[in-house]
Amino acid sequence: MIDLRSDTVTAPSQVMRQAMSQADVGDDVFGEDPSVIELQEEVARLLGKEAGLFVPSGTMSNQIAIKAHTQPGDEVVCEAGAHIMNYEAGGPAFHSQVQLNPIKGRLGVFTARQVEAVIRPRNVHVPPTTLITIENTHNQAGGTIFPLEEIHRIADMARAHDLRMHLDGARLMNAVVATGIPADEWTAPFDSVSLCLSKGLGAPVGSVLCGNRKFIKDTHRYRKLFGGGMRQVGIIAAGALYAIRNHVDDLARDHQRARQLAEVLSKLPGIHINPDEVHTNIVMFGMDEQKGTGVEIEEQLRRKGLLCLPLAKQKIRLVTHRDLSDDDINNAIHTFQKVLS
Ligand code: TLP
Repeated sequence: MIDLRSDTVTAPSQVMRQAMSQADVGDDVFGEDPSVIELQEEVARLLGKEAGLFVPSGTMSNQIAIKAHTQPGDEVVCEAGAHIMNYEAGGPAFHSQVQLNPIKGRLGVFTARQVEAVIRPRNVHVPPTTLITIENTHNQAGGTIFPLEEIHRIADMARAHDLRMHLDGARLMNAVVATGIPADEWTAPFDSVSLCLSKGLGAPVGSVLCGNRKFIKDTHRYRKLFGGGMRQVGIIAAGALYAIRNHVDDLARDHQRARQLAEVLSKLPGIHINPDEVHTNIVMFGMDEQKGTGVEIEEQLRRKGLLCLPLAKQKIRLVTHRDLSDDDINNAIHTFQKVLS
């Protein structure tokens, strides 16, 4: 099977497994696991933040950040297609008792002007806006990159209104590799950043949430409260360390292959995709109703040995990743041409 459902399907390589098997470990709930400490410090340094916290998933990382930045009854601004709003099982309402105020962006990008229009005045009738979240790269919009200048404009606005800023940087390193802009420049305008190691970077498990020392101290308690305190988890952190040290540059190949798939799909009749809107490793395409629904096409592709993710009635997502070979990409192209022509 050629698996284009997600970059989360990547499995640890033999060398990564070796690094994991040799990891020094300790009890991380006591903060005593040397491999976890090393990973947290290294990722915090990379992202230009004072401290980091290793957590089991990107979802927990985002949800702990929301919890630490808000009070029940607050309002959190996000993009309408944001992962925290659509794919985290209602976490903001469940864990933090906040409401979301989604802004419809273009390709996942909203503007400072749009944010200003939704910030609530401070009076007893309305929920206080306290947090702005940005997703970069933006999953549902198709791995798109949020322009840094607009992030700065939004951050200036946030400071002027005393709001916090959180970055869902699950795939931030894809934006780093695609633009050449270093990670700490992308993250400087944010109070907190969540980075996933288990997606295109290829670690089996884990994300690191970063921020200042006081914020990370608070999040440490929330990780325990959410059930995410783990014991000799250095075994896993060692895989994440291997990934961040060795796999970042390889993301460029994923981007080039995504672009290649988009070019091919754009030439097929009744398929809708603009290859220029494929910035990184996610390819989102639409199809005419006569071609069938996303679910029907997914079924046809699966029968030919190709896995994809139908995301809406007439929409399918493909994600390129490090476990694909050149042959896989060529075979995928032939399968698309056969099934979709
Ligand atoms: N996204 C998954 C699915 O949940 C859709 C995927 O296959 O892309 N932020 C962003 C932007 C994400 O794309 C994801 C995972 C997460 C957070 C959550 O990460 P995990 O799966 O580790 O909880």
